[in-house]
Amino acid sequence: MTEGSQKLIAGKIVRGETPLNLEMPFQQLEGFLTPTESFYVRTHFPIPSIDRDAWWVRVEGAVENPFAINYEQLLELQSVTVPVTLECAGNNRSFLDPKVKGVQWGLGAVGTAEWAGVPLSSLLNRARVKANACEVILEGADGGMLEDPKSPPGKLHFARSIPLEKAHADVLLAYKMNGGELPPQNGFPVRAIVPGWYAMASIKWLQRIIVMDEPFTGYYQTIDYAYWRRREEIAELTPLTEVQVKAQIAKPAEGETVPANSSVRVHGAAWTSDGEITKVELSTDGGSTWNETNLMGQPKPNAWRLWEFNWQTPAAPGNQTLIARATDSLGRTQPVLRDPDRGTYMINHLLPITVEVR
Ligand SMILES: Nc1nc2c(c(=O)[nH]1)N[C@H]1C(S)=C(S)[C@@H](COP(=O)(O)O)O[C@H]1N2
Ligand SMILES: [Mo]
Repeated sequence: MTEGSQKLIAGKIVRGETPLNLEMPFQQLEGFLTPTESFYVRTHFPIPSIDRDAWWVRVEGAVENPFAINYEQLLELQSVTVPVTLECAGNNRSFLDPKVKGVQWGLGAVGTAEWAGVPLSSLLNRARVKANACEVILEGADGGMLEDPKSPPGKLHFARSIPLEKAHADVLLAYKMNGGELPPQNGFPVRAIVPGWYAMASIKWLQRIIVMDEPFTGYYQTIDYAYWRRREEIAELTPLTEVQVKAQIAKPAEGETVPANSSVRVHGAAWTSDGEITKVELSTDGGSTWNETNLMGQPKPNAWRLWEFNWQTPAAPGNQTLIARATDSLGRTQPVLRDPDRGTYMINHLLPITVEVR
């Protein structure tokens, strides 16, 4: 099925088929929760088919009591349910100029779901983490060989680490998404949810939890999913972690036509990590003047906030440039220009869109 020149699978924009990468058409944003069938999909390898009844996750490494736990036993533990926004670190990449390598995501490599599962801290407590431990590696069951000459030879699993403090604070081992079982493409039977971090850390098809007494420097946090951080004016490769503050416009979409001399609802979502969104401003004149929009609902930590604005469109026909700009409670706002040190990731500079008033 195609919509214009865009190929769709199950209503999502196809950004790649092997591996499968699907994007939510962001103009379809409606409620606070993204329906599971609309949720974007990012994979690096074939989706592993896992028999829930044969699945175990092992907790090992720098622990006194290594153990394995199966699906049934995990479900017996105290669970929590939280809405968390996942954003791919490469979301918006197709707007970078000049073009860069990587999946050419538009606006829709982001979504919010309600995740239910067991706090990672429950398993870490049972394993009794050694005093010298500092990080936890989460490893997925998916893997394969990469063509990248900088990748290690042989088979590689998708894996990422998080500091022990973060692992204890709010990381979840989720087995439910929006009240239903996790779909295969979103990590069935169990995935990690790392609130506030770019979604590469939210490991799907979880199979091992390895406690480390030294920082992990695996492929997906050094060669890939890293950026250039400057210290003493020296660039050093640093793993991507926290989501950067951002607002996106869902409607009207780029290139849409809106009636002249009318009230048009402009709406979208905004998110950050750590703090909360305190302000979303909208410019309808290319950035000359800014209007404060209405933030909807209540703030929830590490989940997006929907916003809306009633735009009185000009009487004269012509093109207008809309720009949204979010600010959070830590005073952070979106940069006007792209920082090249961020490579192909962490894309949150202002993104003007053009609509036609007619
Ligand atoms: N095991 C595993 N976990 C993974 C990935 C993966 O390829 N394998 N992709 C990561 C990336 S880059 C993103 S953006 C999110 C996407 O989650 P979703 O497919 O549920 O939207 O999963 C993350 N977790
Ligand atoms: Mo991602």
